Amino acid sequence: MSRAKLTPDERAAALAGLPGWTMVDGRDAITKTFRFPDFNAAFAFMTRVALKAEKMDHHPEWFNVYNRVEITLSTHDAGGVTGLDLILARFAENANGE
Ligand code: H2B
Repeated sequence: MSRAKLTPDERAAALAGLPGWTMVDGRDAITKTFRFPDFNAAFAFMTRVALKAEKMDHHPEWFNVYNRVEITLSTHDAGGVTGLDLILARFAENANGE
């Protein structure tokens, strides 16, 4: 079930299919830093992810400076990485285009 915390094996398998995503030190969460040509492109990306997050009722922790967006995903209710984080991470990969 997508709301259940992933096992270490499931998490490792999922991360293998998400280039650039890594575990956060000392915490059950995944993270990636995206870089864009400029702020406009970064914010357009954030807008796409934000609309998806709101639809899912599953929200990223993120930090933006100009063309850089650092995203951290974890399911607070579950206290770790679940299938919901994978769905949002995969969406972010696909929204990272152009
Ligand atoms: N986002 C994330 N990343 N984890 C959650 O557990 C979570 C969320 N829970 N967004 C939702 C909202 C919850 O706090 C609200 C009250 O539905």
